[in-house]
Amino acid sequence: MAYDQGMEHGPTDFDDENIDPVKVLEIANSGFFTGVILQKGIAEKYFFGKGYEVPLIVKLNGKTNLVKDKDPYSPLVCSVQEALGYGAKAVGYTIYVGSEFEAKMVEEFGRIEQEAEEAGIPVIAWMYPRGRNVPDENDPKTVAYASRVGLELGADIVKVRYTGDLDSFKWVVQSAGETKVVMMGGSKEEENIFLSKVKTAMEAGAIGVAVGRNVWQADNPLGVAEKIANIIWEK
Ligand code: FBP
Repeated sequence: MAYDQGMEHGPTDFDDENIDPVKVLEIANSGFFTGVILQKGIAEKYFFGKGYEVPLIVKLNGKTNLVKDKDPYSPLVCSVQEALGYGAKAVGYTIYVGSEFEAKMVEEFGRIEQEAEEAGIPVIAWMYPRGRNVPDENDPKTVAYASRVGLELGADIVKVRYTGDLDSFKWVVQSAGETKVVMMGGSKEEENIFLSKVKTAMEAGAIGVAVGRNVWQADNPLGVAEKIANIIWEK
């Protein structure tokens, strides 16, 4: 479950319930999730020492969407060591593939990879094609390229956008080779539409989904979570 949207999109994604990290952490800890993705501030103030069983994944970089630059850069805001201190069992980092600042992110990612390897924890790469050089970030070939770059850089898991159909997502998964693939969630949509995407992504060889808004913005978050978990574990 992803809950870093407060940083990436702002409280505009939230209502009176899900603005409270405690409420979302209760959903994350329901047993339907294999991890919860948090920025360091929420990890420190709401997760650490609170006895949650769901494994913590700390997102090491982040940016707001107030910066409208066509070519995004998401700076490192937390080290692997610090994340370990909050109890992280894995770390995550966004690379905007194709951005003018790609080189900087690739370099930072390389360092994180090494530190995480030494600490014995996996690294999840959010592989998001974006920027002036990327005419269409949804183009399946571009998503497959991003997925492959994740493998080349040593990511254990890549988190990529769903490409819309079975065959194109199979190619995304094949492109990632030994690196595992999870489908990113995206903005809230009709439950059955979202679930059918999860099913197809799993059929294509994904190992799961990194979902946020489609769960904690739902009328019945645990109901949706259970359905997603059933699709994944059935596979
Ligand atoms: P959602 O399922 O809510 O989309 O969360 C997945 C996620 O990758 C978050 O980790 C991140 O905050 C957000 O989507 C990025 O969204 P965008 O691509 O719109 O910047």
